[in-house]
Amino acid sequence: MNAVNKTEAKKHIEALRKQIDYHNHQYYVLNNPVISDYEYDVLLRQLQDLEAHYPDLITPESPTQRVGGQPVEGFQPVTHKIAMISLDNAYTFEELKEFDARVQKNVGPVEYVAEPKIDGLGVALLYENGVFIRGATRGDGAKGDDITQNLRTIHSIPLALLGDELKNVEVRGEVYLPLEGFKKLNREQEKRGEQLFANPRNAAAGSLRQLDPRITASRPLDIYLYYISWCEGRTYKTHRDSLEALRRMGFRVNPLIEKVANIDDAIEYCRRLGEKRDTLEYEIDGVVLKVNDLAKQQELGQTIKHPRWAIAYKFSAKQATTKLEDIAVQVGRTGALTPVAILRPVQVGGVTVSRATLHNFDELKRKDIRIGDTVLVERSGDVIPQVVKPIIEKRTGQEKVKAIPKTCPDCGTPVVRTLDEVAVRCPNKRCPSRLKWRIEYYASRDAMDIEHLGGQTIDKLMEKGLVDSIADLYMLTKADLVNLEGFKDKSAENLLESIERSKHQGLARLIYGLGIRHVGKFAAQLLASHYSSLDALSHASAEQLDEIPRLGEKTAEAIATFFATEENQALLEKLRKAGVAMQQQTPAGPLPLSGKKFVFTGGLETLTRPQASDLVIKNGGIVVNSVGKDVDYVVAGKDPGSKAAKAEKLKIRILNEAEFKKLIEGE
Ligand code: 3BD
Repeated sequence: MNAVNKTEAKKHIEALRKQIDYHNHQYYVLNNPVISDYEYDVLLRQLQDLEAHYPDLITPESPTQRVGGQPVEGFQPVTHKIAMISLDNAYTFEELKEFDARVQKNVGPVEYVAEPKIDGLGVALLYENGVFIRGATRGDGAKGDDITQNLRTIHSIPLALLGDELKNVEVRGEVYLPLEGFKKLNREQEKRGEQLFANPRNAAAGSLRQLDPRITASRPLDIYLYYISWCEGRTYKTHRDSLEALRRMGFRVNPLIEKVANIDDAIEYCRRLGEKRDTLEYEIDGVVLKVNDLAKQQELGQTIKHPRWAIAYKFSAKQATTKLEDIAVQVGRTGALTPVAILRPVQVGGVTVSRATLHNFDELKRKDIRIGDTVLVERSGDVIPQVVKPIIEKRTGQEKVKAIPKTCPDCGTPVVRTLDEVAVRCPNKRCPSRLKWRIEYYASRDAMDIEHLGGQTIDKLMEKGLVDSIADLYMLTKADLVNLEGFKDKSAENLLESIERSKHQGLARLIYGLGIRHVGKFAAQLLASHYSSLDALSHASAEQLDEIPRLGEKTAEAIATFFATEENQALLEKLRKAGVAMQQQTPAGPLPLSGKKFVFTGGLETLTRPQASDLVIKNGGIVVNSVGKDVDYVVAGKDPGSKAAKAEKLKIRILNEAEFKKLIEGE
């Protein structure tokens, strides 16, 4: 082929792509087509023809390449550049006010940005050099699945960014299926004799998880972007500014997003949007409220679970009526007796519900819910279904009131009810139900990972009176086990071996396995990196625990409460005597920051606060919020403020970001 022709072709191809990208943006993003579908098709066909002649001029970001890939076998895992943290929820305006109070306590009065909360799937889109190179599902927040090929089929996702404000950037958004597309898809599913999707969210999820991108392409998915999670070469002052930047780059940003001056205006926004909810072309399940000022967001930071600068206000949920056939009573890990509604199965918001929580007996009485009633059942998003109220008009007179059990349904011990507590409890610390819960939890995979110790085995061990505390597991002998039904020499040895191995699972797993309220896997890891032993942790006060960045207040209190009881102190003693390792494992060679206390102040340039904190923790150090005599280093970023001044006064070593990084590297 002749070189002149090829140069010409290249120019022509580039011009066509520009035009097509422009019209694509007008049509799919701005909802404002400038040419007819026919004219658009002509342009696209011209480009396809040229590219067919010069296949080496095809680039991945060409508009002809949206549905490129072949079907895949499965999705590759991707580690997100920045973890996709989840949002804390508020269900009442009261809770929104409390959120605002917490924010104000930390950074004074703030403006918010209020956004419709799209009921779809969170995704992260990565651009390098202005080109879309990777898209991933949220997954567990740290790792998701690579669904790039499927995301490319969504026309409103630019394959190449508009302008050159940003070139290297990661953005977040919610993929959803508009209601119209959902209804159409279900009509087609019905015609083909395939299963119907329960709701638009499930349909969107199913569409994104297709191994063949051509199927995804046939589903009219769309996306709204709401966050720049990482970018190079620019910073923005406010969330609003970053949303504007997203628009300039060619992304769809929800036009209903508004800046509000304070929490009262935010609540007003929630009220208005709630009224509008049923008129929108897509499903929303609430409002996301975000602090507008990005410096203040940074200052507020995040707990392990949620950012402290944003909250999701959830609209009240979807409801249905059905018959309450019985009320069962469950004994939980804490001994609380919980009434559980056994329902005639009913569809609520697309899910079949046959059990629902009744919370506690007080509530049962207050709502006057009776066995045999027709009841209103509600399910809101990720929350367990609940019984809202009985439909009094449907009563026949045959309904029966459920009495509060006088004794534990499991061990027969008379129940107790303290004045200040709504819960009815089984006071028997050895109640089989409670103990079984605790042992199962302790042995679970994320805790001490004791293989071969399932629910049935625990039942048998408890029936024979061989264990009535976690620590008793370590007293078991082979003679004890071979006497149990279903156990042989080998299986007994296996179980004993697993139990023995669990003694050295490390501090984090041990803390998790104790089943302290609010202490999940991550909190347990965080605690294990701040305290050298379980002993040290057990003597920490709620105030000291609260100093740990990214540990919530409620969690700090729960930990202190847990270790304050004699019963739990006795348990620790027994575990120690049994030989369970309770010290932080000393790694090979000392960690560079072992035992050092850090305070961060001011904005860092190459790290986010959580990243910086994680670096310190990983290297054996501790991060606290306030500067005191015992602090070893203050890391000062941009505009450091009073903490740096205080550090100077106390003659504490002040590091800049570069020095901090050197320290981490052990220099
Ligand atoms: C929305 C949704 C922050 C950037 C963290 C503040 C998916 C994790 O419309 N903003 C929105 C919406 C969702 C959001 C954020 N803004 N996170 C947002 C969101 N307008 N739906 N997340 N997430 C948080 C999630 N979490 C758990 C399970 C599934 N998805």
